[in-house]
Amino acid sequence: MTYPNPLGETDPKRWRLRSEHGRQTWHYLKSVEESEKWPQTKAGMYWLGMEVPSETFPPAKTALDAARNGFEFYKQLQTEDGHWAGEYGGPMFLLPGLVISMYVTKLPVPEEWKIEIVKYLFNRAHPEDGGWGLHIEGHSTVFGTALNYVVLRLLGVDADHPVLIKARATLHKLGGATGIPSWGKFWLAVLNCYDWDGLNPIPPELWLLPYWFPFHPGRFWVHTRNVYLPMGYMYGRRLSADVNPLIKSLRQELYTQPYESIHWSGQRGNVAQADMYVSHTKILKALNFVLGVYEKLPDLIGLRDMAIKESYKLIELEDKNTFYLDLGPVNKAINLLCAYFEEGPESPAFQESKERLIDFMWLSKEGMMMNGTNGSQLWDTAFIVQAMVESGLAKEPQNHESMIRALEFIDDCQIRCNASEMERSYRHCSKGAWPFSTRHQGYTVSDCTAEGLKSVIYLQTELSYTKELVSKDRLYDAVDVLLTMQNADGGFASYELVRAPKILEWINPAEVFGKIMVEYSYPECTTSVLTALCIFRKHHPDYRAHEIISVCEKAANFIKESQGEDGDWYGSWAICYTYAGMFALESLANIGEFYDNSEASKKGCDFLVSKQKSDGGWGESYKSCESNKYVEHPESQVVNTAMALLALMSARYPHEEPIRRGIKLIMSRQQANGEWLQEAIEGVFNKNCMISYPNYKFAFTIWALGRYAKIYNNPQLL
Ligand code: LAN
Repeated sequence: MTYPNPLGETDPKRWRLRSEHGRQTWHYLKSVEESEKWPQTKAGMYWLGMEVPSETFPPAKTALDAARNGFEFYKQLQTEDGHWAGEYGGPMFLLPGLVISMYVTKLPVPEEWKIEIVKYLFNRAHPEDGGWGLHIEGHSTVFGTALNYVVLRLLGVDADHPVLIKARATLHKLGGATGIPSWGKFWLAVLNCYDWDGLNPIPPELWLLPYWFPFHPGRFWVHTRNVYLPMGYMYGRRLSADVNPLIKSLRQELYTQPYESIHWSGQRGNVAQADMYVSHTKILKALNFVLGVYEKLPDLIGLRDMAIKESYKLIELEDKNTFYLDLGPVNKAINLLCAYFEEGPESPAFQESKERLIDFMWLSKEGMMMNGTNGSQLWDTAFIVQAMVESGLAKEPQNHESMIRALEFIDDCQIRCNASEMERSYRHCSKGAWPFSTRHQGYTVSDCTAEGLKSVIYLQTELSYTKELVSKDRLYDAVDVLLTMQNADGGFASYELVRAPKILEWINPAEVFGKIMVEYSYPECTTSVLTALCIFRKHHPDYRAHEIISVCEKAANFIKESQGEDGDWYGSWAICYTYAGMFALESLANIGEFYDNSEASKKGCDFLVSKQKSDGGWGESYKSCESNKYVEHPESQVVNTAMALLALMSARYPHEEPIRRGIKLIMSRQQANGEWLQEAIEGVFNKNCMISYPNYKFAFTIWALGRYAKIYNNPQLL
C-alpha cells in the first residue's frame, strides 16, 4: 500500500534540469508561468518519468536499424552542454549523511527537496517489511532502516505515520539501532542519538605518522581515507548536535530499550546480523582495544590538537582542490560538518561547501535521492560516443551535431592541472586525466582517463566533420598520466597506484563493504587503459613507444592471470562476470588473442556462452558480486546481454547463432520510440553495494547492435 505524502506534492511540470560544463542541477520554478522563460528539456522530462514526445518506428528489421532507432531516442536526452546526464542512485546510506549534516549545521532543507525526499523514501521502503537496505534492491538492514527512518523524522514526518510505524517495527525486529554498523554509529553520534563511547576509536592521530608507515592513512584507498579523515576530525572533537525535543524523541524511537540504560562502550563491536558483510578480525579487535585504552590516556603533549589541525588542513585541501565537491557524497557531507565546526556558519568555507550540495541531488519519478557521485557525465558520454563511432552511425548526417557537442563536452572535461599541494594532500597527478564526472571534481580515474582518451581519438580522427579540439599535447598528457598508473602486477587500479599491502583489509572497520582499504588492480580498468594505449599508439607511433609496448604486455599478462578457473573474470564495478568478461576479452583481442588462437579467450567465451538463457539473453543477479560466483537473474537483462555479446564479438567467437539470438533479444525489448526500459540495477562497488547506471541500457545495447551489424554485414533479422 502506498501512502499519500504527508508533506504534499510538487508539480513535475515545474522541475528543470540544468546542465553547465557537466554540472547537473535540479531547480523548482516558482510558478508554471515561468515555464515559458525556461522550457522543459527532453532530458528533464525523461528523467522525471514523463513521456518524451518522440518519433515512433516500425519494428527494426536489422541490428543497425535498431541501433539507429535507439540513438534517435537517446540523442534527445543529450544535455545542452553536450553530455548525457542520468540518475546515479542505488546506495541507501547517502541521503542520511546529507540530511543529518544539514540538520546539525542548521541549513534549511528546501521545501521541495523535503517533499521529494520523503516521496523517494516512501517509494523505496521494502514492500514487505517497510525497512530500507544498503541499496535499493537489498534486504532491510539496520543501517538502511535506522538512518532513513531518521531522515523522515528530521524532514517532519510524524512518528505515528504508518510508514514509520512499520519501519520502526522492522528496525526493532532487527535488534534496534544499537547494532548499526560503524558508519551508522558515526552518523547517529553526530546527531547526538548514539554516544561517541559506542564507537570504536577513529583516531585522527594516524595522520601524524610518517608516510613510510605501512598503514599510514594516506596509503588507504582514496575513498576510504577521504571518509575516515573528516570522521576522525569529528570523532577527535566529539562534535554533535545540541539535544532538542526531536533528538530526545529519536533516542527513544530507535532503540528497543531506554536510551539512558544503554551500555555504550559495549556496543562498539555490536553489528546486526542482517548488516554484516565483513566481520571484524581478531587483529582489528585487538587494535580497537589498544586504541580504546589510548583514548582514555591523558594527552600530555597536545597530540590530539595537532592531529585535528593536520586533519583540518587536509580537509581544506580536499575542499579547495575539488571546488567543494569533494571526492564523493560521503566525505562531501562530513566535510560540510567540519567546515561548520571549525570555521563557523558564516565562513566562506562553509558557505562554498553548502553551494555544492545541490550537485548531488537527483530527481526521478520516485522522488529525490543523493547521487553516488556528482554524476557519471564523462563515463556515460565516452561509451555512447565509442558505440556511435564503431557502428558507423556517427558518420550519418543526422548525428553530426550530437557528436560535435559530445566532443566539446569531453574537451571541456579534461583535467588541466595537478591538485594544488599534490603530495601534501596525497593526490595522484591529474594533469591530462579525465575524471568520472566533471573537471571540477577533478580526480584522476585510470579507466575514465582511458575512455576519455579513446573517445577523443575516435571523434577527432574517424570523423571528417569534427575539429581538433584536444591538441596532441593534451593527448600526450593523458598518456603520461596513464603511464604513471601501472601496478607491479601489471594491472591498473581505480584512482591511484596500490599504495599498501592487501593485508590492510584485516583492519577494515566498515562491516558493510569489502575490499575498501587499499587499491587493487581490476581487469576492467586494466582493459580500458590497455585499449586506449593501443589505439593511441596507432595514431602516434613515436610517443613513448617502448614504454607503451611494455606497459601493454604487462597489462595483458595481468588479464590472463586474473582469469578464474572456469574462464571467468570477476567484475568489481558492475554486475559482474558479464561486465568483466566484456573488458577482459577485449584486452585479449587487443594483443591478437581470439577464440581460435588463445586458450584464455576460448575459455572466457565458453564461460559466457554457458550462461546464455533459453530466450537468447543473459541475466546476472547482483548476488554474483556478493558471493563471488555467477548467480542468475531470473530474467534476461538487456545490459548483461549486450555486454556478453560485445565480449563474444571482441573474441571473434566463431558461431553466429548464440550471438544472433542475443541480438534478437535486445531488439525484442526495444520500444516503438527506440528506447529500452529500465531493468535491474547494473552497477556495484565494494562488493556489497549496488549502484544504478541507467545509461548502460542505451550505450551498450547500441554498441552491441552496431558491432553485430558491422561484423555480420547487417543481415535481415525479421
Ligand atoms: C565509482 C564509480 C565509477 C567507477 C568506475 C569508473 C566504473 C570504475 O571502473 C573505477 C571506480 C569508480 C570510479 C568508482 C569508485 C567508487 C565509487 C566512487 C563509485 C562506485 C561510485 C560511488 C562509489 C563511492 C565509493 C560511493 C561512496 C561510498 C563510500 C564507500 C565512500
